[in-house]
Amino acid sequence: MRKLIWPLCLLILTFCQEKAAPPAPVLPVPDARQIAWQELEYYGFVHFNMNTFSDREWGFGDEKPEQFNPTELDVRQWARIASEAGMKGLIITAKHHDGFVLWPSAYTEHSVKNSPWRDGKGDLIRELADACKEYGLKFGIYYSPWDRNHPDYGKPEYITYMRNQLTELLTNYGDIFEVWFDGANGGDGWYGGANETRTVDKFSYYDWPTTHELVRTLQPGAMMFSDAGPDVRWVGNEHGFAYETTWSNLYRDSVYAGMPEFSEKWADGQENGTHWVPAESDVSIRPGWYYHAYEDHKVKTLPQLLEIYYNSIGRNSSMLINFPVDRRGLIHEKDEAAILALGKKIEADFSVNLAAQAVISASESRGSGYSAAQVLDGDYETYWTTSDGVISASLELDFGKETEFNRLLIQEYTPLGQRQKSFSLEKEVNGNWEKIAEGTTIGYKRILRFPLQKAQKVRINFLDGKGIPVISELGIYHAPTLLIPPSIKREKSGDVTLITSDDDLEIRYSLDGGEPTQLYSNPIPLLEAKTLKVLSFDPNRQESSEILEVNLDLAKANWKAMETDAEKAIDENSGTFWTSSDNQLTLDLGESITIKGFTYFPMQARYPSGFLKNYELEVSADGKSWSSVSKGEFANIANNPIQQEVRFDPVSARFIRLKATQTTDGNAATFAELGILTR
Ligand code: FUL
Repeated sequence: MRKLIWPLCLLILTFCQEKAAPPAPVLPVPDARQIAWQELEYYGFVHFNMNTFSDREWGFGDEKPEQFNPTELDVRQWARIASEAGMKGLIITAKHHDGFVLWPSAYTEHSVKNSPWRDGKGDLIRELADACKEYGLKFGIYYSPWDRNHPDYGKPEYITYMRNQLTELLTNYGDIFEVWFDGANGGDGWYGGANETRTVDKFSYYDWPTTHELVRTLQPGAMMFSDAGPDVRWVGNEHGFAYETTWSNLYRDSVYAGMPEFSEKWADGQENGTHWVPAESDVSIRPGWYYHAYEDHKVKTLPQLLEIYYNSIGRNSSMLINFPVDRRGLIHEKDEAAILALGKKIEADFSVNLAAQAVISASESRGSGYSAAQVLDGDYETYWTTSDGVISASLELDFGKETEFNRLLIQEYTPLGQRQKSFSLEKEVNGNWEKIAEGTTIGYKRILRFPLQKAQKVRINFLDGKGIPVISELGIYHAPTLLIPPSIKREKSGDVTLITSDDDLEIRYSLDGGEPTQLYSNPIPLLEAKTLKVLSFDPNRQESSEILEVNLDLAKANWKAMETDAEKAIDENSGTFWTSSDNQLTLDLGESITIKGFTYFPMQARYPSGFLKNYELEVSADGKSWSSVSKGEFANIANNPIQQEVRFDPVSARFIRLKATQTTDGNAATFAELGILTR
């Protein structure tokens, strides 16, 4: 009998340890191409083409190939920066709406082959494909369906042209990981000299199914992007933000590229969407997609870029950040510094997964092969899941000691479909569970940020889903605070608001020129002219940021603009502006003031117009008789539209008038903000 027991035990043991059957998928599910793509998460866009040289965002199509002439083009610099920044690929505007192409296409003369660049022998697509290979980056193509240069645009012949060009691009340059079809199309254009408006039926004109088939055949691994996919969809805005609730599922058959209601109705995906078409968040590192010297001071800051990271990759979307490469053919130094700072900060935020050091347990597990520990093994292919029907379940982590953290990262195993609809994070406090944060969808990756917490035990509750939870990876992190000075906002009333870059920071300030030691809590009422010094203080690290010092002048509380509707020019908001019909702005300062100079902030809108180039400032005691106190030129304002400051000998006046004797473009003068200097 004893002889039999051992083999029997072994048999039972083997049987028990046999991996339980995996859960059934919840449809739709991604295909292999989409699974490979989702792991890239972060890649770059390059907008560099004719618009770089015509200083436009959308060229009309009548530009000449001779205009395309970068002086120091170095695509290896682009690839180096992208790879150092942590990007996994680059997508280039091979052809934008103006129709100029960056490779020597056999199907058009409107290309680099007729430009002075490399004596017409250049092929930018070739150079970039090679550079991407060298730096281990994937290579992608943006191809604008709209073509304002081509005479046949709007006719069936143009579709053949488009497919011929796509065939060149997808045959001659190695593996392409993404083909980007822009939804913006149809409208006025040059069209081979016709100079007219051509509207197309965006749903039917392009016969997309046939083009998709062509791309599939030539590049089976390539993801195709458009509002409607078929493989990856637009996130519906150009800020780089996905949504609190972001489904990878889409009612794909209800959507087409360029449909007007896409952003509002479809961009966040649908819980019961029929196809897997995940979101991609595209955003430029500057306001424009193309390079304009006048945006050199508007490169996104680290807090802005970080916000994009958490609102895209942290919300079940990929992140596509654009470099507007400059006229030299280089990524501008400021853009490089900004993107590298982002890369460093992401690395710092996720450097140590505290969960990996904890003991993990689950409220329920499916059985062998699906234990809770699978979410900490760093292997996306293994996962924790529950028995069929157990939709609500939790994972508990015991760090063994009080631990500080402020980020939660969760990844669903998407090959079995996107499931979660609601989850929460709790910490144990004296034997009770207290909620820290909550979320809705998870998808490939979800990251929650919350103020710094301290606890030994935490619990993640999977509350509701389309099926049982299937969780690949879990992370708990302590991201270091972003220790930079707070930003300063002055109101017209004079009140000063200080805004921190991180909820866990304190703000300290001074108004007497001394060390900033006063703790900030509410807006500071301030009518006078003072020097404000501010810093951020991290109470946990006991560290301070650098000190930021600004000279604030008299508040504009009692000022009045004399021209109709000109209040926007004194609202202390440089984002708004006023356009003058007679090229001047007159202010009543409410009382006589000794003035030592003035400031002029040019309009900051996306498409600037009417900057003051030559100016004259006049003052008056009564608003009737005026004397001129200063005349001059804002020499580089077109390229660098930052606040201009002019000083002169002190003069007493109640009224001031700033005249544009000439504007940069001859258009009516615009004013974002006018101020005075009294110190
Ligand atoms: C838009 C285009 O119109 C912009 O110029 C840019 O290329 C952006 C990425 O897509 O639809």
